[in-house]
Amino acid sequence: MSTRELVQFQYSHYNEKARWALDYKGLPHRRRSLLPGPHAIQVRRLSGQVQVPVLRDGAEVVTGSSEIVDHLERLHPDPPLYPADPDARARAFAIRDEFDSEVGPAVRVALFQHMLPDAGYLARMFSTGQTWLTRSVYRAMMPAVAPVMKRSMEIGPDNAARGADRTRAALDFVAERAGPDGYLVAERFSVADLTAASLLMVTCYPPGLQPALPEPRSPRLGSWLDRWADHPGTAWVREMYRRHRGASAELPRP
Ligand SMILES: N[C@@H](CCC(=O)N[C@@H](CS)C(=O)NCC(=O)O)C(=O)O
Repeated sequence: MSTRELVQFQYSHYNEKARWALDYKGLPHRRRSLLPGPHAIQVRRLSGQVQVPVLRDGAEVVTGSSEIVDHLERLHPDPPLYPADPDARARAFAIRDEFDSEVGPAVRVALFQHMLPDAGYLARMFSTGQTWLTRSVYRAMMPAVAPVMKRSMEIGPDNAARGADRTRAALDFVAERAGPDGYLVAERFSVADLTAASLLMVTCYPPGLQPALPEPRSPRLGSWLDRWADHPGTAWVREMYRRHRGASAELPRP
């Protein structure tokens, strides 16, 4: 019986990175999906801070997507996400760190600036998998949640324009940097590809995403996706998903 539990938001890109690492390594785990906003109390109680993903692995509590990947890599090195060669590993870590610190926040600000006016669809995304009652209450709470999101992520037109530029530069980077085999470092899938593809997945929500987006998709989400659809960087993200996203190792609910 697994005591691994990922405490997460459903559609967040940092959370997707942790889910993908667990799935890639075939590690059975449960997922506890929280609602952005009310999540803070539970996450603080568990980890002493408010951000997800957080992994509970037996007695250990690991906070942060890269820390979770690192923890899994240490305990379950096969299949590896870290290149064996020290130079390749250093290059993979440099890409991971830049995506973690710059690209992840930039993509998110651009996305939410575009999507916040569509509170109904955002509420449906965030509350996927919850009971009908919870979804209805959460939809009613969205007008209160949105300003908190704006403040905490510094969402606004200027920041969003900078975020969109950084997103485009990151898509340019993966399209140009991927070698003939498709990978960013050392001719095989590594933490660099995992991080870049996860953090850019919101530009194309590729097939294979778990869970799938609520249907029908809203026109606003459609126009966000249209903005990036023809970029070769989103083709790279979809290809990484096709090759490596694989089956989920999530355990069914008891
Ligand atoms: N560096 C962290 C970033 C995690 C992060 O930004 N999580 C967001 C969701 S994408 C979050 O929990 N936001 C809620 C909050 O800050 O209260 C990681 O890699 O896990």
